[in-house]
Amino acid sequence: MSRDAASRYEIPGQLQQLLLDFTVSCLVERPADLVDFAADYFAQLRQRRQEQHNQQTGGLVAGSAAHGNGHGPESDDSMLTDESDEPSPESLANRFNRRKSVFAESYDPEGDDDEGEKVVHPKSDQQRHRLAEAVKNIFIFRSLDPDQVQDVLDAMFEKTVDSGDYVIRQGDDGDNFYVIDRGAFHIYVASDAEPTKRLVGQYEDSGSFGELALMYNMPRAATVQAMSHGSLWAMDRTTFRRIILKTACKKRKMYETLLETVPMLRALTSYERMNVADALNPRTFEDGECIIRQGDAADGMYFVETGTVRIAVAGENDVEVEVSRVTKGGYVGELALVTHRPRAASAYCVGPVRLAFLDVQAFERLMGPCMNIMKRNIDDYEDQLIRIFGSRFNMSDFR
Ligand code: 1OR
Repeated sequence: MSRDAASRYEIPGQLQQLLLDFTVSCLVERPADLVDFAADYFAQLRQRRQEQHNQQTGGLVAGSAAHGNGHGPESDDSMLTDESDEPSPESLANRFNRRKSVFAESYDPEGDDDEGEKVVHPKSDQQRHRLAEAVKNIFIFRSLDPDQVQDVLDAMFEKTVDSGDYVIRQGDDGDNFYVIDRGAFHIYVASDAEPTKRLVGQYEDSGSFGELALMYNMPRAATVQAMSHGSLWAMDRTTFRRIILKTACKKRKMYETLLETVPMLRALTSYERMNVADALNPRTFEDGECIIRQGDAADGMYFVETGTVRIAVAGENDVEVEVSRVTKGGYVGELALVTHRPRAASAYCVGPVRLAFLDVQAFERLMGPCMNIMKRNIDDYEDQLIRIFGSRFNMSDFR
């Protein structure tokens, strides 16, 4: 090819990465209609880029956390008094999306040194015991040090509810964060597309809610209503921000990019991905180290942040054969969690590797919406194993 022709066909710098990311998404999600999938994929990509651009060029100011507790010019209409006063769902949805990303871009947990007053609500031994049980499984408390946990336990106060009570109304300003002691609660969201509030989830005797408005300085993103008599542990906004905010925000920020690059997790809403971020823990390994050993009991799964993981299966005479490699955006260790069987393969590091670990309890609570994708991938493993070891390798051994 002449020099002229070569320069005429110069490949744009981003093309390779763009096509690679798209191809990976197609392989993982196996869309029924490739053209529709491509149209959605690239439209989303453009929207994300536009949002980033807006934030960098001053879109920031409009929804900025500088509005303090949400009383910005645009939130004057956001106080709910009764159902008929619900603010325009369109503005709520936009606010939620904008402030969430504004936060991710502009909030600097390191710079937030607001110590505030320590709050103590006295409790009986029985109450303290119940509270300690309730907070055990709350992901955003897990990264706290023991002193912080004590402060959290001191600051929480009990609130009982009756069936039908609204604990939180979408659009209100955030006052408290809640941990469920017992009771059933419904979560409703009104959106642009559906102005009438729609049931999007529920809690039954466990879980927590109400962190979004306090973390991101935005109006309540959902309505939470008690469906039975119940009891909650509440923590006021100031204490939440003083003790929890810094650690929780750091973690969400740290894992935000990782979670966006795992194609499988597109099956989750952005809210659900945030919950995954709360539950992840970093693990680093050296070259050659064993991350997972075939035959072991499974305690969790891993997302690959950086580096390469080699997957090997022991075949005849226990000789291990490499079956695949997993890199950034991929994951390992989900099979045993889906099948409830011992580890079906070993995983080793090729060079230094950084992973994000999701324990089995968090997996069961958070990864339900990804189950179909994971099950489809398991069928792929079966194909691979049969190709390598012959038909005697049957995944039903593992199921
Ligand atoms: P908040 O302070 O905004 C309402 O007050 C709380 O409901 C919110 O914090 C969350 O803790 C909780 N979207 C937004 N908020 C939710 C959701 C949710 N689920 C629970 N909350 N979605 C449901 C995801 C399964 C997304 C709906 C599109």
